[in-house]
Amino acid sequence: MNRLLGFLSDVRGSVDRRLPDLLTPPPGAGMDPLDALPPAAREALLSPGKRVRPALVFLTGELFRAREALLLDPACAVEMVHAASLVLDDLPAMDDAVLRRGRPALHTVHGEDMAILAAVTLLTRAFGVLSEAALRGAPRAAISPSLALDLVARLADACGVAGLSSGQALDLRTGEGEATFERLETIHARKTGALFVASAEFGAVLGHAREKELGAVRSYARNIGLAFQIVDDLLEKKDDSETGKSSRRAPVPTFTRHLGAEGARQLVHELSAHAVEAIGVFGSRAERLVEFALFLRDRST
Ligand code: GRG
Repeated sequence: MNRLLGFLSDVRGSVDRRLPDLLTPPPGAGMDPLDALPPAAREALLSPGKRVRPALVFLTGELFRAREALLLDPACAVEMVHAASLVLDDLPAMDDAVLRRGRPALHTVHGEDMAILAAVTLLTRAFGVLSEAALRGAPRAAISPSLALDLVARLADACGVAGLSSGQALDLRTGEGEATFERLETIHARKTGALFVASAEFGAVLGHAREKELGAVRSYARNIGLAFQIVDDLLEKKDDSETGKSSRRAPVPTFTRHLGAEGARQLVHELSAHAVEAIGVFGSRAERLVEFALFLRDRST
């Protein structure tokens, strides 16, 4: 487990060092003191997160021996989409949260207008970063144009009508009494699982995994993504300070509400076991992915 923690800390360090560079405005832009957008976008992206999704890019990249230099910018792109989703999720029209990562939610500091624009900026920048990885990457960090397009398509899918946006829409419109097990599964698979799947696919695709191998990786990511969301709900229920998020929206459709805390914990264990099973085909090569699944299952923050 110590080796996994070291790995996660290395990924977090690399991502945290790279993200500010990727958000630097082009010369001349963002210099107007009235332009409140750059600081809002930076704050949304650079506030301390766990960087779990970038870690997944590196983990599956390692499994398929992708060149590490190729993984960093795609991992940062995924984190940009995640950061955008958190900003939108916290808005009064959505979860109406005033705390995020233990800090005031972005809209409470910069206003709803700047929060929306910051989210749009981060979301579009993610796709810019992927394109630039093919267009302008240093020779060792350049991704082929076809591979970059593949990543763009996968990330776009994760954002859209079968991904984050749709998951959030269903979440917002699911009233009390409508939150069946199947409905909750769909919501969370889209809202949270889709970005886990894209992250896992990124590392695999950059390591030239075959279609069958991609299927196994996808199944792993779907299961840990769902488990991750349920643990998030369990932690949030326990105490606002555990996740650093506070939602004023109620009732939120969650597995914890549907199954009770014990049932939800049981489901987390089952999903984690399915995840581990899915990557069994890779044998000891996938040891770190197994550890990661258990680490996320047992996390307390
Ligand atoms: C950005 C395309 C796009 C759509 C937005 C608002 C929305 C649609 C979706 C909400 C998605 C969402 C916030 C899901 C919750 C996922 C989750 C468990 C977040 C917490 O993730 P952590 O624990 O957070 O990784 P940190 O702070 O560590 O980064």
